[in-house]
Amino acid sequence: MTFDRLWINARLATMAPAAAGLGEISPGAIAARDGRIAWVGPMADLPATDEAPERIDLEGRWITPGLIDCHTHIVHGGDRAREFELRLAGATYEEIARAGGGIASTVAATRAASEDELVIGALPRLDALILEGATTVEVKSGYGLDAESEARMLRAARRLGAERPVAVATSFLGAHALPPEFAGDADGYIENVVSEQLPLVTKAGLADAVDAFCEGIAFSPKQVARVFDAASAAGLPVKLHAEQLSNLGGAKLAAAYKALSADHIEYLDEEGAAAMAAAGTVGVLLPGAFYFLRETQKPPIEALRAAGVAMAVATDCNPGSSPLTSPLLAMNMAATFFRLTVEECLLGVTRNAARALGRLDEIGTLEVGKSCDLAIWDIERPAELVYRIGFNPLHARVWRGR
Ligand code: DI6
Ligand code: FE
Repeated sequence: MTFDRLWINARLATMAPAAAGLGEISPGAIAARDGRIAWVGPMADLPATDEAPERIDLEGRWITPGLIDCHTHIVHGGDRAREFELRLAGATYEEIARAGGGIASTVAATRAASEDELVIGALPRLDALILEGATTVEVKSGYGLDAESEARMLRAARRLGAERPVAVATSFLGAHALPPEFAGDADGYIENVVSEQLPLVTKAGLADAVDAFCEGIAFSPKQVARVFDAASAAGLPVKLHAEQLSNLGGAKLAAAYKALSADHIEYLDEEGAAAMAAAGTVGVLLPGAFYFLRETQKPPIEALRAAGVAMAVATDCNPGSSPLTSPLLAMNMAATFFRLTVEECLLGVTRNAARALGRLDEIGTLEVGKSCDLAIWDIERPAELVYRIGFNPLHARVWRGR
């Protein structure tokens, strides 16, 4: 066999579905060729190699698949630190919004930003994710809310993947909020999303998926269905911000469109969970938003488990409801607030996050043929990745074999 690079004396959490639990192999080795995993298994079975590849002795360190943050809004203009201060002083989200703040202020700042400025603004957030072992990051639009601004956000997101050794998956989120010029005319805005924004971003190949926000303060299931019909016609998979603040049946709607994921889902009911399970729709848990908005309604984890819904965990990094750039802290919050097990948390940032992006064939587990994306950790037990708060034990990160 010919390998480019070989990591030996490691403890592997392969997260492979055939194995039980974390799919532990210890002591194990993993080999890369042409950026892909060419071999993975116990040290004792390591095959003889034709040439001498670069050998890296990990001295017992743990390897997991590179982490996948499957739900972020890291591309945007401005920040909302001032709004945070106002909220601490007693202002409500609604008061801030009525005074022209809130999501509208991020839309204004994003519209005013050039593509370069959007890239430069997002890089520190992306770097924070990378420093914790992220090798794939999803990035949404949704603060432009007109065709040119949405396309600019997605071009900036694509450029992030060229600026850094990381894979970027983009989601077009035109149906995120109602822009001021369409005040009182949500149907008219949805028409703009499907007839102007979506055609522009699909023609330019800027979107890997289409997302929407189904909520009382955002768009109705009927309006979301209109967006999903257009996405399906354009051949793009869909996902949905669903059941975050109330239960509108968004997850069930998403499942009817075979959505990759339904995200937030605090107010999900059993019917919604069953529909997601039947459709193979991943439930993406976003404990950062739950924490930052001081929510009390928790996602129905027992119902999700009982129905057999695959659960992912993501940062939801955005300036308004989850200014979080730590997948490790997201896991800790998922465990502490939602009582996910360590195994569920780790699956949530690897295999199930890959599914939520429709990329399970490529990433998410340590299996032969997949992209050689690895996170190498200075830990004794995988639980340490979930248990610590504000501590980063990443030893090294490998993306596409390097
Ligand atoms: N749900 C959220 O919590 C964020 N977007 C969404 O669909 C809020 C985004 C913001 O306030 O900027
Ligand atoms: Fe979000």
